[in-house]
Amino acid sequence: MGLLAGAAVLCATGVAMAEPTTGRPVFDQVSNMFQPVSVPAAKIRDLALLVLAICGGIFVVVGGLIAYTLIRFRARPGDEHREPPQVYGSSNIEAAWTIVPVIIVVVLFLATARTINELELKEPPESALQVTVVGHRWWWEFQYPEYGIVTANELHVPASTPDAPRPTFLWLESVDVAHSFWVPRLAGKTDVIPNRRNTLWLETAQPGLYLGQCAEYCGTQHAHMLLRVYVHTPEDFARWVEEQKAPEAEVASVAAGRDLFQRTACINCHAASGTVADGTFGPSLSHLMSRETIGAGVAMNTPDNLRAWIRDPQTMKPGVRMPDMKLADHEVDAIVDYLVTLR
Ligand code: HEC
Ligand SMILES: [Cu+2]
Repeated sequence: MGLLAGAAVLCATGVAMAEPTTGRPVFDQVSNMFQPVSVPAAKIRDLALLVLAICGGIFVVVGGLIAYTLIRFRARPGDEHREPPQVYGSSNIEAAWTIVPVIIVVVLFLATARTINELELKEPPESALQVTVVGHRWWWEFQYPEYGIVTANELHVPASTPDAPRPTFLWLESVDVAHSFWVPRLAGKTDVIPNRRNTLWLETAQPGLYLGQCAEYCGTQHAHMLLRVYVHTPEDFARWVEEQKAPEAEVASVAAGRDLFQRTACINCHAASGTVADGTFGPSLSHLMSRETIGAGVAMNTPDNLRAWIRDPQTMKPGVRMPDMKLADHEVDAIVDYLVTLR
């Protein structure tokens, strides 16, 4: 029980999530699990508070009795050789200290089991948007099979209104090691395990940006495996889907950069619609500029940061699994000129 209370307190303190350090000012949204905006997160908060209250009550009673006993029965001058009266075998006291904890444990067990049961959906509800989340070292892939969209690190979902309920149902997969998907204001932390499909759902009526991050140590750049979830009104979400599905405009003035991109090893690791690039080792670069950050939140997505990233990703994100391609400056510039047309 003490363990549970400890966990609740730990969660409460782990609230401030990292934000990209370059470019734009820091967002003021914190990822406070005690300010849930989604159904599962609210249920978890309620359970955490109940557990905290019960454990807090136990702490106060036990701590209070110990403090009282220590003071009331402390050794006084002249006490040294006197044993206090010894009491053996009080059935009443023994019954009390057996039955009361059993009742407390049963209450905690039932409350927890009920919440888990409500949160664990094995199959997506009819109306749900389904997204497959794939954990990679050290970025997130988001696939929307319904729409044929693949994107990275920034998950876009619709808000769910009472007359048009639209929960989001996530299938969690990993291609390498164990990761964990956690956006505290939206849903509970759920592990992302290789060769296994875990599930998670969220449902919120409140549009906005919610931050999270990988919550299972997964190697060098674990701390830079951030998550951004954008909840849109249904109309805005439909617009985002259309933009992601639209073919990239072919901009004639950046043909040189596009050619260079297609002749460079980039295409082995990245996909980009309208080109031969179909790699899946790294994030899809289709509609790259519709993302606010790059490198799973390591920097804001500006042309300057893109240039720095492609010149040497290892400096921005040491250990990252994209190599320094040793491109000349004019080659980097040409490729970035092309990339910034991917809207
Ligand atoms: C060996 C595979 C590999 C090659 C080759 C490679 N990349 Fe990457 N790239 C990655 C990986 C992996 C990431 C994600 C890194 C992370 O966030 O941890 C990435 C990230 C990126 C990003 C940031 C995307 C985002 O949304 O975060 C851009 C832009 C990018 N690469 C462009 C390029 C370009 C241009 C080239 C060729 C000059 C290239 N990459 C070559 C593996 C590769
Ligand atoms: Cu991870």
